[in-house]
Amino acid sequence: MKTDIELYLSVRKSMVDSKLIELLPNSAEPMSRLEEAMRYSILAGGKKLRPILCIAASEAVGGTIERMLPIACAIEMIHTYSLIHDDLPSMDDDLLRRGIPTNHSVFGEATAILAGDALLTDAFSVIASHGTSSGIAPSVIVEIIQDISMAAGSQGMVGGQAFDLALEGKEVTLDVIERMDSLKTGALIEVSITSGGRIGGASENEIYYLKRYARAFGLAFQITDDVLDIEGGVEVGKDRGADARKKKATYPGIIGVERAKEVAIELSKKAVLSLKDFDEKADPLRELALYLGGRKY
Ligand code: GRG
Repeated sequence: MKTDIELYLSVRKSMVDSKLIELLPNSAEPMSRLEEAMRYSILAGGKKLRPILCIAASEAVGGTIERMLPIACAIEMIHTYSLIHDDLPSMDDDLLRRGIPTNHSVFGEATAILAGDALLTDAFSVIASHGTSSGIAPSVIVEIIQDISMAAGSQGMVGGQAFDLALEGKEVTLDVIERMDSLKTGALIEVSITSGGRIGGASENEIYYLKRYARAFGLAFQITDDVLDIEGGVEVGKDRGADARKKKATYPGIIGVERAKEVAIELSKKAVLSLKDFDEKADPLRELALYLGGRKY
């Protein structure tokens, strides 16, 4: 039987998947190869963690799912673009993602690059058009566009990916890994949570604590991902041991797997503590931190 948090995750994941089907372009019959490639990766599965965090943060401050959903989906579009590009031969050169062959293995490199480009660009169109049709204050939408573009671009995820590539094969300290992870993985997770808070009507004080939650959560999530890369788990579709083969700088690579697991659990608890002044509407965020920080899949 599913626990409360597993039920919470599966209900919201279905809502995100249905909304994504609606939002993705589907203009030509037969579907254009580009649109097919976009749908292929985004509907391939995945936990839909970022949109769920977005929704959970919004709910934590009293927001509704309906108001949040398109923006949550836009963030998933950006995340999926990053995975498609990360798997390319010139980056990680991976064959499997989300349990199925990577986008470029099916559609070819050129279409995979374009599918990623289109998902990234269309995401901002989704945010802007939802902003104008939903009655959200234009100033909030502009702030969210600014935050998301910063988190995705050279000062966030793309910068973190470049940082990661530059570190390959080098001796690095934990501090450097933490900085790289906070950009590559943490920035998009953090902006998912703060966007949820802003759309839900959070005060600046609440945003401050949501950010503290997000930073601890993001690092716990990345450390667990690195541990799973070494130990494997029940989640299918990932190329286990890839970090070591590619000589990637990782947390468990420096402090060892057992200590890394302890740090991930400590960080999950720290994330929960950041929400001590929030009421029970923040329970899904609390449970998510404990569940995913120490995830076994
Ligand atoms: C290529 C611009 C560009 C950026 C790449 C996100 C990223 C940056 C690379 C993906 C490779 C990787 C393992 C990054 C660490 C972050 C991470 C754990 C990504 C996978 O996220 P999940 O587990 O994936 O949420 P699903 O498939 O569940 O959505």
